[in-house]
Amino acid sequence: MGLLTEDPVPPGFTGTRLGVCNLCEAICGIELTLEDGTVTGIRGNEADPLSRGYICPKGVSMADVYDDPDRLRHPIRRVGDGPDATWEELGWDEALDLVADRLVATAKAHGPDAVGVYLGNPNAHSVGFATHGVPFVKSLRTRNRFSASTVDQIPHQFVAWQMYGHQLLLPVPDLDRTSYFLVLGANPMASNGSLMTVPDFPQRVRDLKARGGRMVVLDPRRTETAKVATEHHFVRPGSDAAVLLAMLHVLLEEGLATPPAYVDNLDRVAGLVADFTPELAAGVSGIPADTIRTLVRDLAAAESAAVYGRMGVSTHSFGSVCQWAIQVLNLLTGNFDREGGVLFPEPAVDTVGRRIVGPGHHDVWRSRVRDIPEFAGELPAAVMREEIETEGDGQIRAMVTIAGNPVLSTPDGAGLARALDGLDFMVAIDIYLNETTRHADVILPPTTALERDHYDLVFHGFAVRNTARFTPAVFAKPEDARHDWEIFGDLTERVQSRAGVGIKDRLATKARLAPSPATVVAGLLKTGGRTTMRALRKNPEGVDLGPLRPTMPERLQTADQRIDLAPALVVADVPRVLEAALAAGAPQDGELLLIGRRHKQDCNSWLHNTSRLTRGRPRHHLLMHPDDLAARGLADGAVVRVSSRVGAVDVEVSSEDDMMRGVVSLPHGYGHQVEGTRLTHASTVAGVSINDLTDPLLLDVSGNAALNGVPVTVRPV
Ligand SMILES: Nc1nc2c(c(=O)[nH]1)N[C@H]1C(S)=C(S)[C@@H](COP(=O)(O)OP(=O)(O)OC[C@H]3O[C@@H](n4cnc5c(=O)[nH]c(N)nc54)[C@H](O)[C@@H]3O)O[C@H]1N2
Ligand SMILES: Nc1nc2c(c(=O)[nH]1)N[C@H]1C(S)=C(S)[C@@H](COP(=O)(O)OP(=O)(O)OC[C@H]3O[C@@H](n4cnc5c(=O)[nH]c(N)nc54)[C@H](O)[C@@H]3O)O[C@H]1N2
Ligand code: SF4
Ligand SMILES: [Mo]
Repeated sequence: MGLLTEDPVPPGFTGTRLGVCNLCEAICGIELTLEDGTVTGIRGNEADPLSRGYICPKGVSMADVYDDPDRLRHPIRRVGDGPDATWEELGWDEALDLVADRLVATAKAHGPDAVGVYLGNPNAHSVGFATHGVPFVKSLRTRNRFSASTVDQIPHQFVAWQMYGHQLLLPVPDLDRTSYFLVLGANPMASNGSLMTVPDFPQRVRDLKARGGRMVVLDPRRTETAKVATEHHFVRPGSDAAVLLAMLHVLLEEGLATPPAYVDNLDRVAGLVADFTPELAAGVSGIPADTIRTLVRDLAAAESAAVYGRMGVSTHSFGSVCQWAIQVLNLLTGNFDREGGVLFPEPAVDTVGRRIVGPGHHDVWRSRVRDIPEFAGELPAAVMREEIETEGDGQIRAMVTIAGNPVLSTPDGAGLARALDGLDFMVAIDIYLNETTRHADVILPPTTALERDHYDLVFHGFAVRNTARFTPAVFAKPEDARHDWEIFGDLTERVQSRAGVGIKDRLATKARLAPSPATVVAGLLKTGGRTTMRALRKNPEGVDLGPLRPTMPERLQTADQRIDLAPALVVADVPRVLEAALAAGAPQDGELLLIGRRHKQDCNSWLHNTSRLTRGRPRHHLLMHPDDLAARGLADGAVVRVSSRVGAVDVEVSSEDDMMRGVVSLPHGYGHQVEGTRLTHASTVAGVSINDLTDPLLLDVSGNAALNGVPVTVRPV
């Protein structure tokens, strides 16, 4: 066991320290070896009750971010525009004053909605954002709030809000006890799990198979996960909704449904799925009708089962219908809230039950240009560009981005980049100069993971086991650096004083933002009653709070503590699924469907500065089935032009048997453009951005972007 003290390591320290990897949702515990103050080794912490010693290749790179010469360590300001722009350092006070001056001046001249905010993925992995960033964003009082959630998991939240009464009340597969795991559109062997915090997925799947269980995967690519599954079926992108509704059709037709007592509207579900025969679903999906029937019978007959769907069925046109149908399948097969089925974690800080996060709301306001309803206070990231470019009342004239790279991560990123150039002002709170932050006037870089305390307020809530862990900072914060929570606090104070907020309210905010995240978490743990900060500090490897267990219907947040099986806003989209299924025929001449992919060594669009993760074989290629290549007279390795309604990119193509015919794949987070950093040096991560092809007009009913299943053509250059 590593030595652990409360204080950051002293300069020149030699020994071991515990830390945590915050790069993905698996939240692995790590042990760092330091020699003379430098990290020389990182391994998984075997004593961690959740991650049990596991780490992936990325965990080892935690120290690379800390040491990275490309990383920003001081505020910088852009001088000049375009390719000739240069950057100069400025002091924190000057930078914070400048940002507050410009944001408040914009809001005063044009109203608070003239300031837009985009929140990126790493905010979910920073306790300082939860405790101090959220109040900062609120202090801007803008309705133009966007985040990576609308290119990700909003359908899950949209469905949970309607069925279970809270957007974050999401059941997770009881992976360690299930006997049948049905996976749609997820690749946990590469992603390490999402909305299912499951460190060491590979071992847990080996265990599942060793106890006679099965994992069945539906995916248009024979992924790393499909390869270790007991069964894999290719499915045409965007057609899963029809397959899932056909599964419900069979389940009801064959009298296999065993719903719990606390559900309503089963008849409505029966009516909604009546037209979705397995034959109809087979035509659109490519999965034979008999296979669909067998899937249902196996699912119903399994001792216990969990149906799970992630990015591949969230970020497509029918993301919400898919996530709803998945919930209904779990409910009707008796696997809801049951050991071995899907269960609701009980984190030590219950952000749901205690309403630390609100339950959600819908259509309280709409986007100005396209008239799209907000969900949970957010508008789709896919409308950001038009809200910046379209003149008129409420136009966005200043942007704040926090830990996000929407130029690479949201649809029509190239268009968004041009829009950002037209802003009056932009500030990025970020640790790197990248494709998005280079459009900012000012960049404010916070400290990084190894320099800050961590308690996971988010991912314990989605974990396959109840545990809690507090990790103090490994390294001291350099004297002239700021934690993100300090930046948020300082900015909130400056914004409020310039905006003329009354002194009483300002003092109240100041008092609320003065305590550090660790102090806030200690208070939350104390009132939560399941463990204490004292216990966590004594057991830095983490505290085990036991396996998941049934907790329903008591924890439902719906007014009547019952579940509506036919939530109105979702089922309203079922006719569109039917229409698409009926219209499905042979694809248009030469048309292919584009999907995304993730690799073990990638972390969305960042971490490409580190040499450790950018070695080896290039991985930016377009993957395409050999028959599709042959049909176009293309050779493996050729440069091809991929075109969509939105744009075109030129990229090398790789012949790949693992692709379904008619489907091509590009990873996201590629297409780096920042000269003078490592980003453009490493050939492994060259390539193009898939989001120069994805279409901001393709949205799910929840407002989520349909990033998968985008129609494209591919031809020689
Ligand atoms: N086509 C396609 N597009 C996708 C996806 C896909 O599958 N296909 N996936 C989507 C998904 S699931 C997501 S979550 C989004 C991600 O979308 P984004 O969140 O917009 O993009 P990231 O690449 O995660 O960018 C993270 C940013 O945070 C910065 N950063 C890293 N650590 C810190 C920190 O501690 N503090 C601060 N302040 N900044 C930090 C990095 O430098 C980087 O600029 O991409 C989405 N886009
Ligand atoms: N190594 C690594 N790990 C990560 C990340 C990373 O960038 N790199 N990002 C993290 C983030 S932010 C997230 S949200 C999670 C995401 O975690 P996952 O959802 O597990 O990851 P993806 O690789 O996006 O998996 C989506 C799968 O859906 C398939 N797919 C595409 N279209 C369809 C379709 O229409 N139907 C079906 N059935 N399948 C389809 C794709 O082929 C792919 O295998 O991963 C997290 N972990
Ligand atoms: S799976 Fe890898 S990236 Fe994710 S938390 Fe664990 S070590 Fe970090
Ligand atoms: Mo994500």
